[in-house]
This record gives sequence, C-alpha cells and structure tokens, in this order.
Amino acid sequence: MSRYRLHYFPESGNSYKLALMLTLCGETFEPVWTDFGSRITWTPEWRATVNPMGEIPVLEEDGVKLTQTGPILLRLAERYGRLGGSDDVERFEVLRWLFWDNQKLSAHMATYRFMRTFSRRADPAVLAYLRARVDDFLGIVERQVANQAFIAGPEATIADLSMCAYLSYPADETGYDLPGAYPGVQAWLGRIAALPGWRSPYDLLPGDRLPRYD
Ligand SMILES: N[C@@H](CCC(=O)N[C@@H](CS)C(=O)NCC(=O)O)C(=O)O
Repeated sequence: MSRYRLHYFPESGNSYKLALMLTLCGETFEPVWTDFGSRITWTPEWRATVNPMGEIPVLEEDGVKLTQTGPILLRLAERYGRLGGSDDVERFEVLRWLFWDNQKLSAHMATYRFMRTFSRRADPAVLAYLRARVDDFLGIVERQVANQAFIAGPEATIADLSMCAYLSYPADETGYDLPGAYPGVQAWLGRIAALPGWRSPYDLLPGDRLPRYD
C-alpha cells in the first residue's frame, strides 16, 4: 500500500503536477477521484474534512493531508533528492518560477481553459482578457527556454513540472496551437516528456471527465 493518496480530478493540472512528480520519483499513489463538477469542494463538509482552502489537489501522506502544490513539490524534491536544482542559483530560480507559475501561468491558463472548455456560459470579454494574459505569459516562457533546456537551468526541476502542467493537456481543451504559435515552448514540453518515466495527464489521472461545452 502506498503512503500517498492523491485527491484529484482528471482535468486538474495542479493534480497532474503532484502525480507527475511522484511518478518521476518512482513512487505510486492511491488515486482518490473527486467530483469537482458537483461542486463538492465548495461544500462546508468537504472543507471541514479535506481542505479548508476549498481546493484540489490534496495529497495525503501517511494520513496527513497536505495542500498547495508549490510547497508539496519542494518537500518531495528534498525527500527524494530529485528535481530540486543542483546549486543555490538553481534553487533560487526554482522558487522564483514556482511563485510566478502559481500566480501567473497556471492560475490564468487553468481559468482560461476551464471557462473556454468546461463552462456552460463563458463571458467572451473575460475569455479575451484571460487569453491576452496567457499569451503574455507564454511569450515569457518562450524566451526563458530559448537558450537553456529547462526553466531553472540545464536540468529539469519541479519548476518545469509546475509550469508544464496545464500546457500538457490536449490542444482542443487549451485552445492553443503550441507547435505553431510557441515552438520553443513546444520543444521544452518535448524535453519534459522525454524524462524517464514521464506520463501524460489523463494517463496518470483516470476516471470520469467533466462535461464539455466548447
Ligand atoms: N495554488 C493552488 C491552486 C489549486 C487550485 O486552484 N485548484 C483548483 C482545481 S485544479 C481548484 O480547486 N479551484 C477551486 C477554486 O478556485 O475555487 C495549488 O498549487 O495547489
């Protein structure tokens, strides 16, 4: 029996960050599919018993519930001695990009994709605002990986796992033709996908999917 249980839903890129990290570290986890579409994470019961922040993912570690992918990724990197950066400069870069990703790339890409593809009524003005933000952020990533293989340096780190998550879903969900519009980002995603043990989001996160409205 694994020491880890991951509360997730398949479309959750944040869940994918943790599933991919555990997998690349050679660990398994018990998948705990969560009915995000029913708004269970908004209920007082779920918040009282699973996550007071009302968010997925939740990683149970030996029965202790942990939330927020940034600190969890840092904890796993330290525990397994993997993907944490090889020196102080890289470790600072990892933190810098993890914070940026949480506030900017993942937050906006997740919201854009959710509204575009999985929401019944998306406000076109809000979608346009989010798309412009995501375009700006993808341009920043494109430049960051133009002259180095990975986000924090020549080797992959948890910053890559965090930042690649929402870009690793199918183009018909994200609405982005990455090979055409951001070839550097696409090449970087290819380098991540070549890491030994890499698996795709829907491979690692099975179960019923959200209805689509795109
Ligand atoms: N910063 C959080 C983000 C988690 C997050 O936003 N999760 C989404 C699903 S992937 C969620 O639960 N959203 C519900 C909401 O925003 O109310 C993390 O890194 O774990």
